[in-house]
Amino acid sequence: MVTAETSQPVTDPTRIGLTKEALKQAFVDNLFYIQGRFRDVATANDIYMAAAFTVRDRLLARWLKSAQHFKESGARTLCYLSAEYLLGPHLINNLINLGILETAREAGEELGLDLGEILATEEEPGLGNGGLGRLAACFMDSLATGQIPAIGYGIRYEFGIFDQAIENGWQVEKSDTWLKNGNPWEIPRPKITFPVRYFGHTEPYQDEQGRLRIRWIPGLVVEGVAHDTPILGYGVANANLLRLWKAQATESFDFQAFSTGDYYRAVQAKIEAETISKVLYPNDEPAVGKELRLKQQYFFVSCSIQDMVRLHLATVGPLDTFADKFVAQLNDTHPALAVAELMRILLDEHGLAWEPAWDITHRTFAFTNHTLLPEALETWPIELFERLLPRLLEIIYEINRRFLDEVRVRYLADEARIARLSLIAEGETRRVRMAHLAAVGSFAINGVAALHTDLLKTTVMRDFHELWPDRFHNVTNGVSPRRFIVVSNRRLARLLTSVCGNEDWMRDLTALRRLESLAEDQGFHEDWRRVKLAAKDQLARWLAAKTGVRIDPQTLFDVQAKRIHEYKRQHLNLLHIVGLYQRIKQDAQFRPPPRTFLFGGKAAPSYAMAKLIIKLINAVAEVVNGDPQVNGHIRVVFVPDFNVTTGQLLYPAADLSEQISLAGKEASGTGNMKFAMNGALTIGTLDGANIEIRDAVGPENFFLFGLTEAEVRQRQADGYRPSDIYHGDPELATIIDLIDSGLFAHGDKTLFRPLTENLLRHDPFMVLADFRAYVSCQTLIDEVFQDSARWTRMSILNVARIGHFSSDRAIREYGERIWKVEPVPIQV
Ligand code: F58
Repeated sequence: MVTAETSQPVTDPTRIGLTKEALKQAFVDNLFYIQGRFRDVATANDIYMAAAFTVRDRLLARWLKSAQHFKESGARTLCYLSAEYLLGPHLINNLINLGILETAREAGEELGLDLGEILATEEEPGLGNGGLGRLAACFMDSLATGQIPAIGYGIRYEFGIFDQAIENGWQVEKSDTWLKNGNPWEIPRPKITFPVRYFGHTEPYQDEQGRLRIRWIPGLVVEGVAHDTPILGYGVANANLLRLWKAQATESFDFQAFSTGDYYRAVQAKIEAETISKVLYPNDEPAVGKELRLKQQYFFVSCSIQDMVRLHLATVGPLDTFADKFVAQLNDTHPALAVAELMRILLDEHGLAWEPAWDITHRTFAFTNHTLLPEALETWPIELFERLLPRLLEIIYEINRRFLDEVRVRYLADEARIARLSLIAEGETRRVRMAHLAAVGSFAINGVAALHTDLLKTTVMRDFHELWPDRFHNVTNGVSPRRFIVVSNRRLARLLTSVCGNEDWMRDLTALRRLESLAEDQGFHEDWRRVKLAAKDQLARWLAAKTGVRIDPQTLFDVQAKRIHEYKRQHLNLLHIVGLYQRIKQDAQFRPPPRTFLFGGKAAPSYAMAKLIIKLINAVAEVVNGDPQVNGHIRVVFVPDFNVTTGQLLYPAADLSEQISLAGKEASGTGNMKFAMNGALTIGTLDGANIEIRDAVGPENFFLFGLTEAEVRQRQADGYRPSDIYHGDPELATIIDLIDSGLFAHGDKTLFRPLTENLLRHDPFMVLADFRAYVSCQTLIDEVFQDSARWTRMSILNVARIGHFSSDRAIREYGERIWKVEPVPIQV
């Protein structure tokens, strides 16, 4: 019989104990009772699963307690709405957050198991494209660590970001089958499902009280099923919920079709429904007008808002207090439909009048913008919107009508301004502007670095800033020191702990300031260099095993790892490499310190220029690495399949971090922070968070080059002509001519023409304008690198002063300035 006591498994040591013996017993039990295996026939995956379940049990007790306590405390809950979460492997992170990494290693040893091998078995959940998705994952980590009650809502993509293979130098996309061996971290909740409507039409009716209401008669209803993953904080018992929605058909079969013998049509509905959460769109800028993408956005937003309303009704009650209990952050415009969806639920399902519904909605949402690139601002054709989400469009029209009335009065019918502010862009095809929907529906709007926020206010959101200056905030991004130091760089973590005397720096990264006093200490320099060299050695060994490419850990590791995009300017880096290659061959006196150039990053599958850049990197690598004359001087490597796991190897191994986007284009960047946290020095432009990183670490510890954002604008206004630069710089001309000569293409002179021609004719990201400054800065780097005491000192100071760029600080700022949420500590 189940009694109140026996229903409390949270006291069973095999399930919750953190001792070595408890872990061993739990592992053995799980291998047998969950995986159904004897040890001698267990596969690597069985062993990983048993280990993961062992750790998950320990999370569950904390998670359920957190949920219960949050409910009782009545605290405000933050809901993070994000179409992407780029989580990285769970097991290692959870071991660290539970404080049992070493105990688990010993337990494994006693069972004859190597923890490293177990960890390497995990397939990382790659449910994001790049910075935006990874930011969401860092924020989930910091929310739990900061003890803020939070739910992360998103989509449980069956296929995450593609795996990248390199074949003949080209990127080839392979589907990411992360779920094929099962996912031990998630708990499916078949009873937590919500219907999501699409298509059909709306009709008015009178309710029992005689009020006019609207009914949406859908053409398709799909169901979202919750899949929950606990997210544990570091060193605390708080565990938050990451709830991802999987799409399924409301009925497995269309029985009518089935009974008439049309088996295929019967199954079709099921397939169509499941397609919605099938695959992550692999673009790092929005693809225009894809129906499935809009379906995905509405799918997860509708499930999430329905869930929030359900939770509120079940725990608190009246909807007028909804915004006191929930605050929802829109991670870019992908979840912006939430504004219209909450209105729909309040109006159509709960019978509220417009004004109180709008008051609740508007107090609920806050919006983060992550891009300034005008072509990246999301809009949807009205025609598609009307067909797919007829009721939402009506609501958006009404929001717009009321909003524009306000604008009209405020600016005395300034028609041009009204057109600019409208949620609907007029033109050949009318479109819904998602950023405007998010801005109008939110009480706060923020950018992700100081420069980015300033530019938001003066460019893409200028009219909104003039209208509501107080709604704008800056919250500079941050990254998780657990993921990007403790997990990624064990040796550095140990050294930092020994300097600080304890592990407190792991949750207060500003504690690393203590390192400053050791910046001149020769003995400490040696320790510091040993840590860096070991990380370089580890990367070298991994790379050799994985790709057969050999690199020398004694050389300067110069790393550019991020999505491949013209604005990030991987090709500027390449121009420098080709220049070096050419000089080393032609000038026997020219012998800069040996360097290994490492690139990592995926290109959107439909982005031809980015794919050509990957091809060029590999083509240059092939020629340079195969040329005995330059061997020992420079080497070029494209590290395939850059993701969180490979990032964890690259960040610790880098001496130099390339952050070389054109000023004004990179909203913040977060790789810049991950590298600097691991003691790499940055070569960078005055773009995104680089500016603040440079201020923090000291300009003398940062290699700055390039045009400022104001200079970029000026040059473009003056009529930028890249060919003038080509003609005025013989070294640059030689480099571009070499690329055009077929040297890197087995004689094919046309292969890289689209790239070189684009540089000479348009050069939208001003690669040529910044080339000379970049090369001079690289020459300075060669000089400084040879002074190893100076370099080491700079590296130490970068780490000592990087504390501000922890996601814990970013979350604290959101919590205090925007969300108004308080920590709710949980006792184990
Ligand atoms: C990135 N955006 C910014 N978008 O480019 C970067 O500067 C910033 O540091 C980071 O966000 C976090 O704020 C980004 O990663 C995407 O990947 C989207 C994926 C979905 C389609 C639109 C772009």
